[in-house]
Amino acid sequence: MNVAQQQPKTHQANDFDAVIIGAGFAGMYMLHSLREAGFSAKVFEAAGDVGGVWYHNRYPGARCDTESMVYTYLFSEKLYKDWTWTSRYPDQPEILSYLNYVADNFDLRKDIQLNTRIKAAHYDEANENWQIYINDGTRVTAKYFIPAVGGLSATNVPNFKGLNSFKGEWYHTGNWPKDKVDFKGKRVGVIGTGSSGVQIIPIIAEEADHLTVFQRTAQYMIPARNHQLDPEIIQQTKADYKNIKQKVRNSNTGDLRKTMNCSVWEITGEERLQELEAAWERGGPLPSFTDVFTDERANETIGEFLRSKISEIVHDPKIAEKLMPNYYYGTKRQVLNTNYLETYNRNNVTLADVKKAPIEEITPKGLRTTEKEYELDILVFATGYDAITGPLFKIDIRGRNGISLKEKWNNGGQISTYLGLATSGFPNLFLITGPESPAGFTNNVAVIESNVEWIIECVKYLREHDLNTIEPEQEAEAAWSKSCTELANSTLFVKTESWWTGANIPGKPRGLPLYLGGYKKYLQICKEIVDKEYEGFSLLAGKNQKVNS
Ligand code: NA7
Repeated sequence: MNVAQQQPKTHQANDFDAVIIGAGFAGMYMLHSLREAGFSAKVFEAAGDVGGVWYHNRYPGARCDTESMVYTYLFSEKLYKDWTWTSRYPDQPEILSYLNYVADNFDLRKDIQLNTRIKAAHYDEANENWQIYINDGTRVTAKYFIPAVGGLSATNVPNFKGLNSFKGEWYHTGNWPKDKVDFKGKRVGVIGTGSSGVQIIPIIAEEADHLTVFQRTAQYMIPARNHQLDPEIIQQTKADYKNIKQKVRNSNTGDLRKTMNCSVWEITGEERLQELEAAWERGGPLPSFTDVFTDERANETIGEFLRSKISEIVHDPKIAEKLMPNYYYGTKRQVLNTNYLETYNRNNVTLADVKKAPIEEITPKGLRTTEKEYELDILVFATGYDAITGPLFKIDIRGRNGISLKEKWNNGGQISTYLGLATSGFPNLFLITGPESPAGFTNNVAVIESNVEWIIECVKYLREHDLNTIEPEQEAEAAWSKSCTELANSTLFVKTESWWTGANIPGKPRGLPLYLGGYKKYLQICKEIVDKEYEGFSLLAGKNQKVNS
């Protein structure tokens, strides 16, 4: 820790100790924790209600791909026991109900302002506070600024020529309307076969007159085998709360998935096949071997297994061939599915390969590829997100000397944070599931909880020690970023075009700005830094600000 003494300053009172953007899992827990610790805090949320991505992702079939017993807050034993999840993988309505329940139960709504978008947040060096500009032209000030905007909230609608000319309806899965979209009797097109596309496609196929799927990259498919939870299992899970929490914190992925503590080559081919078949029957993510994301040949053993399943399920060999992925297994986020491959056995479904014949334009009648025009009544963009940095860059965030976050990170080309929690030049700004955190590779709720808890300890420390600001030292930040980059570059993940690497957004700088060292290790590092009194951070002391509370 580097503590510098400053001349005492006279500050005007801030409106709040902390301003948070976003009322999803992160923003709501942050608000609750700040209030419990005696800080004043306000959440601004652009949507009409709480829920974050689960408010917007209300497309048919939307479901979490992390199991409900861990895709849930673990900070409160009472909450864990009072709420009952009904299925293995919770669907969007259930998650949204849960988040509403949390908002009511902890009386959070009184400090959440809905339908309010923050357009800018500028650090004021003279007052050592954040000036936060709201879209209605007003401004609030806060000592701490916490954009809890998530990594997957800035939707990506590709800039296809002619979209405005389309006479039908079009929707993005990540911004789905509240009213039911009626696919009955309609010719529907879906662009995209990531998690969202794979969830909505089987449901539209059942309802629509005809569905055309525009696939750019065939994905590896793993069955979710979602099911209702047995009341006995629910009781056992609740009773096992403490153990589950501990296991989550001791895991690499923030959940309870099975991991193989051995290389692909340490067991026989037969044993490996047995493991994979068992996992296929169980549903959910395949168990990870130690070398599967570093050794191309090890990776291929899993890829081969999953490709063989496509041939087994899809009747038409020509369609099966189009569905065969040819990237390193798991280097795009694993997609769990329910009846996705089976959907291609229906006679009202067409699979268009838009890598071979790319989309040229959207026309008044539908969509034209280089091969032909498809007439459509409804077009669904399941085209994902400008991930990780996209949501932060939508806000004009400026730190010391008026430098914007976008400029500092060279538009995403040189991201640098310390622990994914903070970035130099932006005092008292805290990130949750930020770039260079383990988010994206870890159960997001687990990362959120540990990030929030770290931030709370930090701001309490600042208060106890009469410190005004905290920000990373440049050397410590550079070392963290370097370690993230080196870890990423030692894996196969960087060899694939994915939202993790920024390749899904034209012109976005490539890289993999996430921490791949595992959740458990990340928690250890975060704790060590606190134990060493915020090693690598610069803490500035001065006269304590007077705040409203
Ligand atoms: P993803 O996983 O980013 O998937 C987006 C899909 O859209 C993917 O198949 C893309 O193909 C496709 N896409 C994107 N742009 C285009 C264009 N211009 N033309 C054709 N196809 C395109 O987003 P999701 O919403 O499904 O899931 C995001 C995460 O949410 C998921 O990983 C879970 O963590 C939850 P590509 O593969 O890039 O060739």
